[in-house]
Amino acid sequence: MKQRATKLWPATRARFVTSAHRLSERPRWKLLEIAIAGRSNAGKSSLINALLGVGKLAVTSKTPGRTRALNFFALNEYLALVDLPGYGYAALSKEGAQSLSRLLYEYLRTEQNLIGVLLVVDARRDPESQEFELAALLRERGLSLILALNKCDKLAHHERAAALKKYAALADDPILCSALQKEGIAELRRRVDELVRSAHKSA
Ligand SMILES: Nc1nc2c(ncn2[C@@H]2O[C@H](COP(=O)(O)OP(=O)(O)OP(=O)(O)O)[C@@H](O)[C@H]2O)c(=O)[nH]1
Ligand SMILES: [Mg+2]
Repeated sequence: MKQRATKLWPATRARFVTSAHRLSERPRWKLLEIAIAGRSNAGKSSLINALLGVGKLAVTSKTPGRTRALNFFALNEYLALVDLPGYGYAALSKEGAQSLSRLLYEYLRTEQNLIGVLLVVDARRDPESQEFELAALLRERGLSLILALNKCDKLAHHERAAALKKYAALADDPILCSALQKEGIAELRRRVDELVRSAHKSA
């Protein structure tokens, strides 16, 4: 695929395409996909809206477990962001939680258009086993990982370095960000651009 000079951000042409409740419902297209993964309530949908910078295409909620399907947003004719359901939402029934994670992992394991994952964590929490599992899965597939330490507006100034340090074991160069206050969004956009450029080169 040819490199396009089109500027991605703000994603003025972004549109919601579809929700897939099962893998067979995912769009069949040629678009490169970057998925947004992370624990329930970490701020994945909020961060998608901040990245796109054009209103509120992704549905957010105070109640964890809001996003229950794979939600596909096309930015233009070559890139899509995929809002994933959160893992670790304890209030779901066991069967519900299992089927969510099955959908999630099946998608992450098999999607051929996927070029990388933006993993969103709450910067106040410690990294968890699911996050290391996700990082291992991506390494196995040779896919990139961008790590966003979200809700950094909730950190005291002296807690920021500690947050960066404790997440260094999970991924290189984690980014402190706040979907709420729009901090770190420019850096996240730059990292997404970089990922898309390197995918074009290897295509
Ligand atoms: N303080 C603060 N709150 C945030 C930030 N980002 C998101 N939130 C809040 O966190 C809550 C969850 O946000 P969502 O974007 O819906 O989280 P999600 O990860 O998509 O959640 P699920 O779809 O349930 O997995 C909402 O009340 C948001 O307003 C942030 O940077 N700072
Ligand atoms: Mg969500």
